[in-house]
Amino acid sequence: MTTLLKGGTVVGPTGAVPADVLIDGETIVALFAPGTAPEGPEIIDATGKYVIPGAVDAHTHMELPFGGTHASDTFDTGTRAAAIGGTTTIIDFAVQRTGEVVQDGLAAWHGKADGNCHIDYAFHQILGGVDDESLKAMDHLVNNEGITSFKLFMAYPGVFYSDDGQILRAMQKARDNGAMIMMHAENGPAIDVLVKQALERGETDPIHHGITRPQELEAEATSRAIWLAAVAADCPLYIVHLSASKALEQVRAARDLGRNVFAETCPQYLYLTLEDQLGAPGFEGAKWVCSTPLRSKHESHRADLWQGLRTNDLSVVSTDHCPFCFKDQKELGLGDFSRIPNGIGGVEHRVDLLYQGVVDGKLSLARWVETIATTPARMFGLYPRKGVIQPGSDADIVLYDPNGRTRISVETHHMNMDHSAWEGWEIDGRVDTVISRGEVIAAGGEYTGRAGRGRYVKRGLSDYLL
Ligand code: DUC
Ligand code: ZN
Ligand code: ZN
Repeated sequence: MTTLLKGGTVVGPTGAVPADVLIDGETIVALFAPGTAPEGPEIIDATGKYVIPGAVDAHTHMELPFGGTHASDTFDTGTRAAAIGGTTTIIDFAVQRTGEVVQDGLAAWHGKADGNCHIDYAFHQILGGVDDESLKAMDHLVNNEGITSFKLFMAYPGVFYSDDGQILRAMQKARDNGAMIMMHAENGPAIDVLVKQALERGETDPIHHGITRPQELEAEATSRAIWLAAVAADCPLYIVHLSASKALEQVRAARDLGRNVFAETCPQYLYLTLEDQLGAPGFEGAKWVCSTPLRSKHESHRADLWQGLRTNDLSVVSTDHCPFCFKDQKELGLGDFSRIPNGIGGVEHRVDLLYQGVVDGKLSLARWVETIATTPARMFGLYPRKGVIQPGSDADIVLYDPNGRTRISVETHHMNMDHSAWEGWEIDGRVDTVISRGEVIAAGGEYTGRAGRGRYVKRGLSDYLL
């Protein structure tokens, strides 16, 4: 069956152009100047809409075991919410727990996702332990499983933490097999000292989560990761959830030297702050406990991050979607901030929240699409199948209504969370229609997709590999 998206403005990383998009089955087959497409196909009216590639969220954690509980979205609830918000591919993190065989951790992740996803999905692999076995497993995953990126943690000693020697070995392996090392860059052992000291002083409220994770410890770890990667013959390195100006300075300096270093940030760091959210009265701030933490509004973090997105020192915006309910989950940290499960849910809202940056004059339309769709697809080996509207690509397309309006609330969101980190936020713009591999799965506020239609996508190597 052929379908023509007619009358819209196609937006890609090179700009916006009026064009009609022809879909045949699951695939985009042609773009036509307005009025030049052949008669015959079923028409979807895109007049007045931006026609953008389905967004790619390169950082989600469905069902992640963390802090004595599990992230509250399943692959079913989380990918449905993502779809409604205009995201048509997620890359989730399969977990190897310390002591576990990597392939067993991966198999468990397939078990959670298979048959449950509403949109296409891929995996990165978290390495909870770097040793001879897991290094061998890295080759296997790159060569056979379509997993070409591995996340390591410089934080969370005793949970996911890798020491510098382990990190270097994994980077050397990645340099050999072409994989990307993704780094949670915070100095965990130093943070643990600050946390212990704060608790001994009776500082137990959620805001102390942020105060005990100062930007210097993010910048130091970011710098260390960058230099370890240099020692590993410039292994490709991607800093996840970068939140702070000083960490961004490290990335910028490396990129100015032509290094193979990339970074993402997340909507929460672009908009929310230590004082206004994490410092909310009583225990309320627990809703915004995540790591890296929200930063001070009295410093220039948010402006610097927006600038980093414009200059491509920050290449990608992901959500780090890691939702926990307030009741019974965030509440595990009542009286002790260090026991609050770390994470914010937002997989549904990234497309809208970044479009607000366009409305506010902080991002161009082209850069909006690039940071939420095209670059994540290229960064993680999904391009040109995903992240672009061109012949041969999967027909993953969003019609975005710049004249619509979105109000975010727990009353209306679709994530499995009993609160919203964005409660009451109003956005100038709205996801109108979502098409996943040629199938309209959301239109005019009605959802018509289903669990199990999403497929696992094996990824290739990063397009940005030097
Ligand atoms: N950060 C979070 O906020 N949650 C899960 C893991 C992480 O690194
Ligand atoms: Zn992390
Ligand atoms: Zn994460």
